[in-house]
Amino acid sequence: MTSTPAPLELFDTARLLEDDEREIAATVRKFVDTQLKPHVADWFESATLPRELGRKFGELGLLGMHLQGYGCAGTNAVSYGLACMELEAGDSGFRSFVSVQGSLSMFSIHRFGSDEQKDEWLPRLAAGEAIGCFGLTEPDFGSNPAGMRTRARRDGDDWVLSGTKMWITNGNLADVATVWAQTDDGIRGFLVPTDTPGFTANPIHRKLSLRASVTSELVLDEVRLPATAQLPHATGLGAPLSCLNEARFGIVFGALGAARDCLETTLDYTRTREVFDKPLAGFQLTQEKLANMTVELGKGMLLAIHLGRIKDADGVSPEQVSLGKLNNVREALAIARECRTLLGGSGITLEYSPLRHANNLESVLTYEGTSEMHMLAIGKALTGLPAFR
Ligand code: TGC
Ligand code: FAD
Repeated sequence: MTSTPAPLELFDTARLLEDDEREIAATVRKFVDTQLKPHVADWFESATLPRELGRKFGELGLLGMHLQGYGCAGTNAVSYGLACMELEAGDSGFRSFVSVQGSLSMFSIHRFGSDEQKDEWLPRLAAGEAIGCFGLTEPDFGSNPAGMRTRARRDGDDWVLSGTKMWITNGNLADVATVWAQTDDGIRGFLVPTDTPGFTANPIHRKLSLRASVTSELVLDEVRLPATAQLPHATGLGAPLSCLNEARFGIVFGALGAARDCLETTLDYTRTREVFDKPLAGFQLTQEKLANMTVELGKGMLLAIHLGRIKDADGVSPEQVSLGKLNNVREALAIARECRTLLGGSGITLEYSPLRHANNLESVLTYEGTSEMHMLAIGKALTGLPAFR
């Protein structure tokens, strides 16, 4: 068979990248192909994510890679996005780990922490020697974090935190949790070492999505913290929401990695799978699906690189990140499901990646702001009328 281009090669999106960006993507891709992909089906089936991966991600410079100083790689946003894409080509769980560690835990400390907090936590988090998590969502307040009930009250110089956080990635792996709570002065952030008395993390079992990722409930029962545990520069809901922008940006690229892996897997399969005495890839209906998926993958990649260039130049707005997250996750999920149809019965096992990616992308569609929240954010930008309430 003549050699054929990979879907993104048809678009020649690599032309839009600098040499060092291409090198970072290639390095992460090789790591994912050799170190992670051979194990991912087992980890997904057994619902585990080995803790040691944190150190490996740290050695590669992936943790907080777009942050400056404290042992962080200090790359541009496009490079961070490309790394997320390559990780998510392996599994959304890998990208989730890196998103939460770098964009939520480390970013919250880097942006809002004191010098002492930065010195204490960032170098260890960058190296993967310590793991962080980010507790914003509560059982009754996911899309609407403004309503959170977790409360931090003053007792002398100390803070005392009580409440429950839900669906927290890396909760059971974490050494430190960034916890958002109501105070008499509005929402504030706190760094909670997870060995503090009164702090418990309970793993959430029986997930059908993001199985190669640890998801937890955090219970804070009168957790007493010194005054120095508060993030001094975080005031109001805007603080955690600005952390979300960072992680959402990574997902704009990341989701395309899952989609690309589905499409490449399916292209290989349809070339060799014979139905009605010829390769499945040779049927017009198959080619219509492959063409449509390639068009959406390429459009998503152009959008991701465009948003990355804006972020690196002037800073990307939350609404622009919403455009990217809404489109690229929605299209990635559609691609994963369509690929599964082309695999037939074979598509329902862990031998092939598309259904695993599709199941993962159901979570990605929901976390970091559901599709509906991003539609409403775009609607607000277009009309000036907030329709969240
Ligand atoms: P609203 O009044 O609009 O805003 C409150 C303040 O925040 C500011 N703001 C933002 N700032 C930075 N970035 C953003 N994206 C921002 N959106 C709003 C806003 O300007 C305002 O500032 P100020 O100074 O005026 O006070 O707040 P609202 O209560 O009406 O809510 C708006 C809404 C619905 C968009 C927001 O609540 C929202 O984004 N909800 C979705 C929640 C969410 O995405 N949760 C994610 C939790 S973390 C997670 O899922 C991790 S998964 C990670 C993984 O495993 O990969
Ligand atoms: P709800 O807010 O109850 O939404 C349910 C449905 O109602 C959705 O379709 C939603 O779009 C819709 N809806 C809500 N409000 C409106 C409205 N105004 N108009 C129209 N429709 C609306 N959170 C963290 O803080 N840290 C983490 O590390 C983290 N990791 C996660 C990992 C996984 C695997 C998952 C699944 C979630 C994680 N989350 C995390 C939580 C995630 O951010 C929330 O699940 C998400 O924000 C949605 O909140 P919810 O589940 O309470 O759904």
